[in-house]
Amino acid sequence: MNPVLIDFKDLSDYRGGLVSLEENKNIPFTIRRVYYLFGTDTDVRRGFHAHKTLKQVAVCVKGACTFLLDDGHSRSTTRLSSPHKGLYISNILWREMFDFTDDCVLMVLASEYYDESDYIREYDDFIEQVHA
Ligand code: T46
Repeated sequence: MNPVLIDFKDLSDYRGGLVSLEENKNIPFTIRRVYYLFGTDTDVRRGFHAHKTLKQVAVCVKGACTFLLDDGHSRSTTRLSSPHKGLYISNILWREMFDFTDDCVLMVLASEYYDESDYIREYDDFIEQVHA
């Protein structure tokens, strides 16, 4: 599968960097939640789930980490290491995140409020959903 990367306009000037994210503009949905992951050890792998309806954009605002995305047919890995790029993660995509740098701050913009019942946490259930 081909990962979808969104290029954010660079508004930096001589004073420093600046990126602006706007719902339904450069973020392709209404933003209902923002969360960020930080302090994840390099040997930790997280994620291991898909979402039934949730859409997200992940941005490594500092440091780097790698995303594995799986649509049930094929997989891709993407190294996120720039605050100018967002990885679009649609629903019904299995994700795993790993190889976090010590300084990694991974910000995620989400289309819905947190809802545990939206998670598919077993890979076999995910494959069942793909073929439903
Ligand atoms: C995703 C990847 C990229 C909340 O209570 N509210 C929240 O908004 C979130 C994101 C999590 N939680 C709770 C649920 C768990 O008890 O925090 C705990 C850790 O969450 P989880 O194990 O799902 O974290 P990750 O890093 O495996 O996955 C997260 C998101 O949950 C998920 O939606 O796509 O980051």
